[in-house]
Amino acid sequence: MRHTIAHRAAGSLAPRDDDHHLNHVIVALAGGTGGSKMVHGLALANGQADLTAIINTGDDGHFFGLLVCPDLDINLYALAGVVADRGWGYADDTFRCLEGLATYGREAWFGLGDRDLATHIHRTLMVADGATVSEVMDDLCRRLGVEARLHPMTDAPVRTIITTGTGEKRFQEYLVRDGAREEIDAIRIEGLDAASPAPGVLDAIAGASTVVIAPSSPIVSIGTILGVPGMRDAVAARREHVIAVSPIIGNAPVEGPAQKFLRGAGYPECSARQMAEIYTDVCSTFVIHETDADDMPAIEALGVRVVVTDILMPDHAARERLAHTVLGAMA
Ligand code: FO1
Repeated sequence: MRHTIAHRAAGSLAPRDDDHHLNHVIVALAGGTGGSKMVHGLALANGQADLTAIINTGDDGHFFGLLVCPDLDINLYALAGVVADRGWGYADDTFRCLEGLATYGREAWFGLGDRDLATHIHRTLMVADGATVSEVMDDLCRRLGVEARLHPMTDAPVRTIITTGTGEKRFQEYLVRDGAREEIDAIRIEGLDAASPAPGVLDAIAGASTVVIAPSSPIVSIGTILGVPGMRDAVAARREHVIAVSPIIGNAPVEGPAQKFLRGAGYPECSARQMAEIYTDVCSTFVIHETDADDMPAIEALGVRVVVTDILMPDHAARERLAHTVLGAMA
C-alpha cells in the first residue's frame, strides 16, 4: 500500500495493478473532523475512483459575506492531502487577513486562514454567478486533484440552530465561539423539511456496494444528513450493505461534544449501544471499540451484527487499517 499522499490527493493516483485496493463502490456519510478521517481511510484502502462522500451542510454559514462549508472543506482538504494537522483548515496556513479584520473591530473567533479564504471567496463568487454548492464542490475537487465525488447532502440552505439557556445560536457560534460549554435545550435544523437530496446522492446510495456511516455525530452530522427528506429511506433500503462506525468509546465521544448534542436531542445515554439503537433501521453492521466488547450482546439484540476492533484513527495507517476492517466486514 502506498503512502505518498503528501505529494498528491490521497489514494487518487495510485496504480490499481500493484496495490491492494479492494474494489468496493463506496458511499460514505460523514461530518467534519471525525468523519473525514474515515473518508480519508477509505480512500487509502480502496482508492478515490470508487468513493463518493455525502457530507453534512448544517454547519455551513456566512462569515464576512462568504459562504463557508466546513464539513465539505475538511473532507476536500483531507482527500487532497492538504488538511492541517488539527483536522480543519489548510495546512501551514496563516491568519493575516483575520488579524486585520480583528484590528478593524470585526469578530474574528472563527479561524479562517488566508489560503482557506481563497476557497470561500471562490465558492461565494461561483454561487453568486448561479452555481449550486454541488457544482462548486465538483470544481474544487477537480482543481485540487480529488478524484472522489464530494456531495453536499443537499444544495438547499440548511442551518443547524442550537438553543441554550442564553438563546439561539448558529452551530459554529455554539461550537467554536462559545466552546460548546452550555447544555442544549433544543436543536433545530432550519430548512431541512424543504430540502431535497443533492443531484447524484440517491443514485450513489442505490448503486453502492457498501455504504459507510462514518464516526461523526449521530445528531448534528449523520442525523442531519439522514433528515434530508428521502435520505433515511434511501439508506434504509440498502440496510444489508450499510455499516456504521461508533463515534463513542465507553461513555465518551472519540472527539467533539457529542454528549451535549445527544442530551439536547433527548438521549440521556452516551454509549456505543445507544448509537447502534439510533442507527438500527439504517445499518445491518455496527463497529465498536475493543474496550466496548462487553456491549456486543446488547447491540446484537437490536438486530445488528457487531464488529469489534480498534476504532481510533490517530494517524494515516490507523485510518487505512480501520477502513480495511470495515470493508472486509462487508465483503
Ligand atoms: N474549528 C474550531 O474549533 N475552531 C475554528 O476556529 C474553526 C475554524 C474553521 C474554519 C474553516 C473550516 O472549514 C472549519 C473550521 N473549524 C474550526 C472546524 C469546524 O468548526 C467543525 O469542526 C465542524 O463544523 C464540525 O464538523
